[in-house]
Amino acid sequence: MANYWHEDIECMDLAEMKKLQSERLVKQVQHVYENVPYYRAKMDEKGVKPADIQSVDDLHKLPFLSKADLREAYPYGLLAKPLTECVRIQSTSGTTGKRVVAFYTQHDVDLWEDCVARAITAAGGTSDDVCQVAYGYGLFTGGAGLHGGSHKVGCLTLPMSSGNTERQIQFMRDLGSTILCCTPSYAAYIGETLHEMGLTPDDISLKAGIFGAEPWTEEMRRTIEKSLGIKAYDIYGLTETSGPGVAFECSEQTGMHINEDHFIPEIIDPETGEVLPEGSIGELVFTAVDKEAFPLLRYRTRDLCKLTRGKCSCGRTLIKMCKPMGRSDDMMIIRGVNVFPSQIETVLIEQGYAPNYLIEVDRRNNSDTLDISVEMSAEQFSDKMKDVQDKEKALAGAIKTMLGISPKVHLVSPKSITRSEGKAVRVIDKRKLHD
Ligand code: DLL
Repeated sequence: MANYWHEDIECMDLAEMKKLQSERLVKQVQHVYENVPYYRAKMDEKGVKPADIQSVDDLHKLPFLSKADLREAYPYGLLAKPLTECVRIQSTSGTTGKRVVAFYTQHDVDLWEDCVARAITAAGGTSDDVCQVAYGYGLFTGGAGLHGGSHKVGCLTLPMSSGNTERQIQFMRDLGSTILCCTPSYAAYIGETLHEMGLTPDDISLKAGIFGAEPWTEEMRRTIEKSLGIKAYDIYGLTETSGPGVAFECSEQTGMHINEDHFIPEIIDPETGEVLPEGSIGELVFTAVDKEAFPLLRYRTRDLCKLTRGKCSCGRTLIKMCKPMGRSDDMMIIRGVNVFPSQIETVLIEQGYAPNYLIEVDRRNNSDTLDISVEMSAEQFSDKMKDVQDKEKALAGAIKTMLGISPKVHLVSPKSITRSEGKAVRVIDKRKLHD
């Protein structure tokens, strides 16, 4: 049995880590300034020269990079290596606007796969495991990222891609998959299908799942763990930073360790751009210090998050990020109240519903409306109108207690909400259509 444990890096002491980050950052800033006119112009505009960046303590002097910059520079404007030295392109799953296109040299692919291999190792993966990759393959980084990491660890890799759920379960059984990698919403769907096929966790050999690419709650984690009989680990990343593996959960499951030898995190106030002290909630910003083709300096992710550094029972010293609370642009302002879909998901699961729901926000007569359709299980289903109305009222009350505003809850029949095989679409904000 072989594993992929980078103890020298993952347990490095803070002073040494800062030294490593600083050395890499100084080189990266030089590389970017010399090779990317777009960055050079941004730095010149802010009056910052590479010589001003001597260590991580100078990071705050650099200008931010945002999604708008990526769009403006699309497709080649941020490329820092000749295309002839690039070996891969991946892209975001976004369906609106221009996609983000990321480029990789062989060094960048290796770095990315190393990060994912660390994540699989932290979830208990070794060369003895059979790793079923049910993230989408293609331009999306989920399939390619977990696939590459699984190879690095030496797992027997099953490149299923997403979809065809009964076949996923059949392969899982026939080939004895021990690790499942997919989005949490797809994991919940696989768990549901397993039970519908008359099977239980005892009929499969899964022990762990590595789930990410979308926000998911602790309640959702427990639902998945129970239905598949596994321990479910979170993994985070974005196309711009390579893909999955920027951060990953260990056995302690109290946040995700950031691979900070490659990605330096900061938390900023999304309104003012001011760097916030450790432990504050704000927008997560990453600087990729040793990516070659598509380096990012102070990239604003729009994910709202918190960083904490402390002792972890796994021995890793890498800083931790909490589960992202959603993107700043996922937050809905309904009748003046900030609402995250995850808050609604928490209440639904606590109240005994499965995580199959759809949130619709609209504006009628100048007032915001919040409608939540929630699916009943076969056991919860009733054809007595009064029963259903009582349940709707109880659920609306529990959601009001959480959010402070009253939703209209619609309990809908089993199987009427479309299941997700990738990133789930849980919110439709129709107000945007009127604007
Ligand atoms: O979703 C990369 C990925 C693939 C991560 C597989 C994990 C597993 P994008 O499509 O570019 O890349 O979307 C990135 O997804 O900014 C977050 O808003 C969200 N996200 C990713 N991981 C998590 C997570 C991939 N664990 C965007 N929890 C990010 C919450 C996540 N949100």
